[in-house]
This record gives sequence, C-alpha cells and structure tokens, in this order.
Amino acid sequence: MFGITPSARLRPSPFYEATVADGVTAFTTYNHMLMPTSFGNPEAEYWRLMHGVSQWDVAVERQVELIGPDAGRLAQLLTARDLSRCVAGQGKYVPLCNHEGVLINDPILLKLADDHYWLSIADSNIWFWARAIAAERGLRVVVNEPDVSPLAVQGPKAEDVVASICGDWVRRLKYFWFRETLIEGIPVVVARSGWSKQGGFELYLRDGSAGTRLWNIVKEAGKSWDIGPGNPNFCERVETGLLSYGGDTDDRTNPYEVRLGKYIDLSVDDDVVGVKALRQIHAAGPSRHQLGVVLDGDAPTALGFLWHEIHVGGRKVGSMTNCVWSWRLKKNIGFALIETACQAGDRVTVIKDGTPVGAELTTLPFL
Ligand code: THG
Repeated sequence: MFGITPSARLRPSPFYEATVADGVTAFTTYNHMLMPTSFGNPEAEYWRLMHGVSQWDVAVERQVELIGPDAGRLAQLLTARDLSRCVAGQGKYVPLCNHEGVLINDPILLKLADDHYWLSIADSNIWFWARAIAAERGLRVVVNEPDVSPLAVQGPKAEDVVASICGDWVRRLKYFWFRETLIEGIPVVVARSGWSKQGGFELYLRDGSAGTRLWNIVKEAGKSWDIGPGNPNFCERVETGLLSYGGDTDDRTNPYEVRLGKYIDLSVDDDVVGVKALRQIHAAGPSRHQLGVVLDGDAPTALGFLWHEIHVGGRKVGSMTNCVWSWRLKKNIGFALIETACQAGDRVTVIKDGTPVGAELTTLPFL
C-alpha cells in the first residue's frame, strides 16, 4: 500500500533482514514492531502450514520479564488463572484483565524459576501495567524486557525439523512446556507452542545479534521437509478458532465473551486484579458471546480495518470481528461478537462495506 518510515519508536525484529532476504511482501504493526504477514502466496503458505512446516518471525510477541522474590506473587496478581501448581519449565495461557474484568492481554506465561517469569504478550503494553501493580502493592520485583525474540516453527513436520536441530528430547516436550538450550552456541528457549493448531515449537532467541543465523539454521535444517517462510496464518487461526486480542476484542470484552472462561479460576485470592468483577460477570452471565459466521456466496473477501455490523430484523445485534476465505470450507468465514440471544443456526445479515450479505451463525471452532 505505502512504504514504512523507520524510526526509533518502531523496533526492528532480529529476523527482519532474514525475512526481507526470503521475500516478505507485507507487514502489520504489533507491539510497536513490524510482523511479516505475507510472503506473496497466501494459499501456498496456508497449505504448507497444514501439510508441511513453516517458519515465522514472531519477535513481536515481546517478553515482560518479572524477576525478584515477589515475581510469582505479581504473576498471580496479574491473572485470574490459578498458577499455584505451575512449575519451572512450564508455560500457561493466561488471560490478563483490568479491575473491571475487561481483557487487556492474553499472554503465554513461562515460569523460568520461582523468582523469574516471562509474559509473552499479545498487542498491548503490559510493562506499564505490571510495574504499576507491583509498585502499588509494594512488591519486591523488577519488571523489564529481556533480549528475547520468538521464532515459530509450525506445522505437522515442525517436530522433525526441531528434533533434527536440537535432538529427540524435543519430541517429549508437553504442550507449553519449554527447556533452555544452545543451538550452535546460540542461547534459546525451546517451547512446544505457537499460534496455530497444526502443532509446532517456538524458539525464543536470547541473543538479538544472532537473528539471521538462527533463521538460517532453521531454514537449512528444514530443507528436507520443504520448509518455507510464513507468518501467523489468518485463515488457519480463524478456521481453528484462535483468538486475536485487539482484533476480536474491544475495550469492554471480558474473557467469558470470547471463550476464555475455562482459563479463569474464580477461587483465586480476592486481591487478584479483576477477580471480583469476573465473579460478578460470571454470576450475571455475559451479555455477548463469540460465534462463527459463514457468509452466503463464494467470492473471496476481506474485512479491512473495521468490524462489520451484524443485524437481525434491521437491528444491530453484534459485529463480525474478522473475515477470511477458508481454503478448506470454500466459504467466507469469520467470528461474531454478538448478543447471547443469538445462537448457532440463526440467520443474520452482515453489513459488508454498506452492502447487506446473508450469513449463518455457527459454533466455534469451524474445524
Ligand atoms: N506465542 C508466544 N506468545 C504469544 C503468542 C504466541 N503471545 C501473544 C499471543 N500469541 C497469545 N495468544 C494465544 C492464543 C492462543 C494460544 C496461544 C497464544 C493457544 N491456544 C490453544 C487453544 O486455544 O487451543 C491452547 C490453549 C490451552 O488450552 O492452554 O495455543 O503464539 N510466544
């Protein structure tokens, strides 16, 4: 569309040069960085993720590091998911809420040690938030950003590729668990995780000067499995129902509205930020919920910048928060954030760029 003017406010990824060399054609902004969103052939990139293996620059998933005797205390205050049984080497998906129970981020928490945690965050500033909570509660913890940049290896062949680099122990890693290791002398944390349902790993690079080297080690090792560059895949994540914080949420979305209730433990201590509000929301029942939308017709289309209104009987009942052509369903699909009175199976009208389009609500995930 346009060029991008570099600035010290826009932090480069350690993998930036490597993705440019590999033919990146589009970026989005996320956490004040650029994330590749296309290498020029969306359909080929999708099928490679489904059947093969793909490597992604996800350095935008920046780490909020908590270090100090009260690091575990702060981690628990920041999320209403019970962390009491989380051990070093384990990761967990943890919704963060404000005092009103509104979702403000949905990071993966990595517990490195009793006094050392990372929150691998989605697109909102959690350093401000964590420092403010720590200071207000008088905690002995330092909140900083370490030199850490995730590189995702995703797809059914990802395990073979990462095992060929690190050894067969990676095959025994459980979901969201991780281990620190060296790859040709480069310090990394290897985790079984990633923003797709096709399986895979994330290599958290711990030396930003080695980005190109790590990218090329993965690229070289992956050749036998026809690895290629990719990015968090929009189509796959909509089909499989993965949430995009900030994309599918607004500034009043609570976890129950967007299928994250299973990650909330209402029995955590009262001083956990937001838990009192979450108890009330849970008791009253949320007013909106998240469903799938399948649009009539078969012409590929995109959402653009804004949510699209969803109407029933001429009245707005919710919004379509994303929209993508599904290569597997051969339909345009998306998520609805919609009044709980609307249910799967209902017919609705989506106002797409001023034009009404018929659609049906479904349960999530689609696939
Ligand atoms: N990797 C890393 N950090 C991240 C993301 C990532 N931070 C931001 C963003 N992505 C966080 N969002 C998600 C959302 C869903 C999942 C992971 C990160 C996920 N969910 C599984 C699911 O919904 O089926 C399993 C969750 C569970 O049951 O515990 O994997 O991608 N480093």
